[in-house]
Amino acid sequence: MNTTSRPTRRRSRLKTLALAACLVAAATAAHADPTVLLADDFNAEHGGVGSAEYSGFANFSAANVDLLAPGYFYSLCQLAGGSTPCVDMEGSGNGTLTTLTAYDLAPGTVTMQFDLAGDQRGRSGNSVVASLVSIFGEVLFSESFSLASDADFTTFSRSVTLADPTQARLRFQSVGPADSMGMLLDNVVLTAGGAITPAVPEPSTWALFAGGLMAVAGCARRRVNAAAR
Ligand SMILES: [Ca+2]
Ligand SMILES: [Ca+2]
Repeated sequence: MNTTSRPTRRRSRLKTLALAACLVAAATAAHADPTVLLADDFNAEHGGVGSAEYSGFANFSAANVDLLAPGYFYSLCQLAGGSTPCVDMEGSGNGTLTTLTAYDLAPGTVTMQFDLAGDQRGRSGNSVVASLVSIFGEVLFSESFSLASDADFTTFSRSVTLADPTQARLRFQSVGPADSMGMLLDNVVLTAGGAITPAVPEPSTWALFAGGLMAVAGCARRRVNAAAR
């Protein structure tokens, strides 16, 4: 014989439903992790040995850039506060780095992050244009970055929201006096579907966090109420 009364069973079912709703709300409120499409620190290039006019990059097609590592002007990376190989965006002239892969990008957020430093050789007028360009030549993002000659590596992070699915390459181009001394580049990261952990949470992040907290608090309150009954 079933001894559970009908009201008790209904309450138990409601409690289960409420808990499921809470879990869904909390999961939705959690910040989605981005998908890392590219993360390149250039440390393993050329066996870790520096090279002028290097073009054998694992993830990039390159022209007119130097790989700065032990054996070739590695001290410039160190002058800029780095402790690993980096890239001088100007070899014999202004250089370019373009990802070999055209990444499949779904509608939503795409984030580019990279470290740039000044040329460390007292030059002026150097800049680097970072852009995201579709395989059809549509420029989805483009921005010029310049820093003082003696500026240490600075991390830049930029996000774009794509309305349509597309395939695109990330590209860096050196601009300025062609004197074989350009800005330095390192630690290139491309992600889709969420921001790379921001140094300062954006308002939308706080809103999501608050939403998640409220959902969890609501769950806890309901559970206490249920236990008190
Ligand atoms: Ca590096
Ligand atoms: Ca230059």
